[in-house]
Amino acid sequence: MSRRTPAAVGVAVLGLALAGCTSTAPVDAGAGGPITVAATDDACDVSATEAPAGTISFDITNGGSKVTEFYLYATGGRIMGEVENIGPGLSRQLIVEVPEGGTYETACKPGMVGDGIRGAFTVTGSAQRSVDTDTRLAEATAGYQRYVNSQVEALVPKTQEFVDAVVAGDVEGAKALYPVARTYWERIEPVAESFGDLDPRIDGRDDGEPGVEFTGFHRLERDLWQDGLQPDSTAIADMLMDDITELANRVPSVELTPLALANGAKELLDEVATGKITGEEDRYSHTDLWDFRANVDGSQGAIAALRPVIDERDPDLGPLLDERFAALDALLENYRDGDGFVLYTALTPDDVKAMTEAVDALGEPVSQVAGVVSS
Ligand SMILES: [Cu+2]
Repeated sequence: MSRRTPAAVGVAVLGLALAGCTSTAPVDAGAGGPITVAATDDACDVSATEAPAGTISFDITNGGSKVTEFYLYATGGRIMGEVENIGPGLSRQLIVEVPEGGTYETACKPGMVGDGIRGAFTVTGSAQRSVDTDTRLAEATAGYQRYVNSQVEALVPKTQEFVDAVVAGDVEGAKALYPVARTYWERIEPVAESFGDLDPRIDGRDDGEPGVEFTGFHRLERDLWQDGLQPDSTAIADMLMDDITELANRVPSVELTPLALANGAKELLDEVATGKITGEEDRYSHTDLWDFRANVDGSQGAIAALRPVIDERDPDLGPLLDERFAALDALLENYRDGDGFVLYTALTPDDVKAMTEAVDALGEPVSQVAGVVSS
């Protein structure tokens, strides 16, 4: 998904320096405990603008009237961590591993659009990486990296097939391939989104953000289902393929942290809640349930990689996660149609309500995973 404009368009610098580290110290951000963030519709008050390298916790409270998000960005707009979909009056926690000292940026995004309300954030010193000090955490991230690689390996040829159909003017063929190609993107969305510049080009919507060209999957979706192929559809399709190829080239250099897996698992469920359960994302094709399934798959993939760590540290949490994933899986199976799913437009309000409840019920234990992993 992307409702957002690029934070800072530029090359994400993906050296060893950027992602992957934590101290073995507990969750508190230094001696002062979690950093609080008071978010409103026009302010983003962060209680500290500096923290030592390692695991940093932010407690975000939305005192505004709009749904908001909170981000921590590294140089170049790379997302270190984010929490989406914080409703008015609600609080959420972001626990993020920041290995290297340097200059970062915090942002609240009231209404979940635009660049948000930015603030400078300094990280001092450096910390040992959690994956260097804990074999289980290293295995978890390596396992998830393999999962991501496998999805990218399918994403590239499937997108190529879709793009080829668009270029050939084969509307029906392209329509059939659209949700299939997207599946591989939606499964790894938090990793893909961490490249701040690529995500809006590949998966942006026509929500009329000023200065943002409407390109990517959803632009082609609009052409295929609503407007008919346009004079520039071929160019848009070629650009999509270039962007997906660039994504595939960049993914191997991403240094994942165990906390990024945990946060990503929750982000995927937020994606479902904000984009799929609402029918917002695939507004022309109504193939939202395909994306829904893929987001849940991706969440499950990240949780599965972390499972040995979860079982070691909180023996009750794993079985609860299993139960809630199984309940959501069972519900989704009711909407299967051949290789895919019924269209979003076939759902009744009661269907949507039941799925919303199942997603919320799963999101609750998934949101505990970051705390367990960093404990
Ligand atoms: Cu998406």
